[in-house]
Amino acid sequence: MEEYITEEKEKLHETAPDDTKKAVCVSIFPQGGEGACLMSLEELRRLLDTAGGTVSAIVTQMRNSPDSKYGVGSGKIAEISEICQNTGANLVIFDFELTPSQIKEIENAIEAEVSVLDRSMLILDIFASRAQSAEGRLQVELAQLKYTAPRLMGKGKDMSRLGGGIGTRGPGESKLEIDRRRLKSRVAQLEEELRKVEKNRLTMRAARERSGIPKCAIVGYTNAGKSTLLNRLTDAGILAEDKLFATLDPTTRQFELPCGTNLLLTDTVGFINNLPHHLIKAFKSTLDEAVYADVLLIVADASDEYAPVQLEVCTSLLSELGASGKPTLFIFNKCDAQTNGDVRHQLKRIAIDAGGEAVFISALTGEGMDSFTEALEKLLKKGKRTIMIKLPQAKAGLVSLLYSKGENVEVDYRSDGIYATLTADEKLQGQLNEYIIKE
Ligand SMILES: Nc1nc2c(ncn2[C@@H]2O[C@H](COP(=O)(O)OP(=O)(O)OP(=O)(O)O)[C@@H](O)[C@H]2O)c(=O)[nH]1
Ligand SMILES: [Mg+2]
Repeated sequence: MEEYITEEKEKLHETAPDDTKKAVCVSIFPQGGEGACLMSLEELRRLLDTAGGTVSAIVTQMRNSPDSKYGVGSGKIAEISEICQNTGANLVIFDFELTPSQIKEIENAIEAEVSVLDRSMLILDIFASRAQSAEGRLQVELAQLKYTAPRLMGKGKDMSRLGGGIGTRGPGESKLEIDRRRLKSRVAQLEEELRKVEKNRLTMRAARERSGIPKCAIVGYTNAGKSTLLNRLTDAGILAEDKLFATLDPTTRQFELPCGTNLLLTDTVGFINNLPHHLIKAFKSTLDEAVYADVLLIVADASDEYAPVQLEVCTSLLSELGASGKPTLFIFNKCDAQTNGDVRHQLKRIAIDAGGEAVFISALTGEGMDSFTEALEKLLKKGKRTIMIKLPQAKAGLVSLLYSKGENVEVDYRSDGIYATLTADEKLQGQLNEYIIKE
């Protein structure tokens, strides 16, 4: 991939132990907002762990908005500088977005050899090491060139020393190299390539659409157990591990319910709190799997004390993406692990408020899978009715729609029109509304 991404792998775990990335994590919170700030910092710790680093210290400051120069006040920066010197930390990660000039100012103000990055750069770094498909790699590289690259350039350091560290890795753990002169043309080239790959995805989606098999998207917060669920239901063999963003690329598998109905299940990238808008936009075509699904399976980790907040993040992101309002099954997972009664109650409340069904399961042990398939069968049948229609000869073209979208289709060509009986879901009933003669 030309000069920007060297194909030569630079695996972090192969570097010497004293090269471990030790980070000072920094955040700010408004009055009364300390709890949410600490929860987000705990998540930042897990993101860092996933990227292969550890936390040396946490620094917070109460303020309503970031300081324009340093993100935090100058006194705090001096404190951070001292902590870096005392602990030997070589990374400073801010839990909110920084501008390129803020990063430069902070690095200059810290009297130690440190790299400064923000939450989005860290997330993109993880995405870069996870992206497998051509589309995923293109999306990540493009987002990194647009977001991370200007922030690395601001450092004014020798670029050759940047490769391989957290925040500077490109797709497939290769090196993200930045050359200001060629940045624009590389962005244009990637955008063009991405357009082609996206077209391919649209073609595949159209084929799935024509197959008439209901499409279910497995969505939810990162680490909720989405991939484990798909692996349990099918032999998908997807990597499932206790890391954030283990899955980046969607995987689709066919699954047969006990009643004989076939489904297409798609495992998707996880959601996370404070996912910046530009990142959502960058991964829009992947996230669209949820938008085009007939049914949503929203998975939550019921053993996590923050599960209700995480679930709210998912439902609001889904509605932002335009994927809300679909038949939804809430799957509260990890019930083999200890769960808190209050958390379970809050989760049920959210499901009820959203008008969805809810089941408690363990994708790991298989507990509750019968109630899951039963609830899914019920959800798919919901709104389906058997109807009789009469199409005028001029509308003979609609017959293929009946076969692709309807069930138990019987067509009778008569001289006064085309008569058909079929079982149709709500969408198909709407499309055929004017031709219905009997329900
Ligand atoms: N105890 C328990 N652990 C589970 C269960 N389901 C999944 N896990 C564990 O939770 C971790 C995350 O599981 P994944 O299936 O990778 O989660 P995911 O939602 O696909 O995560 P991302 O792809 O990172 O968004 C793994 O370590 C799983 O073994 C469960 O029912 N019980
Ligand atoms: Mg996964």
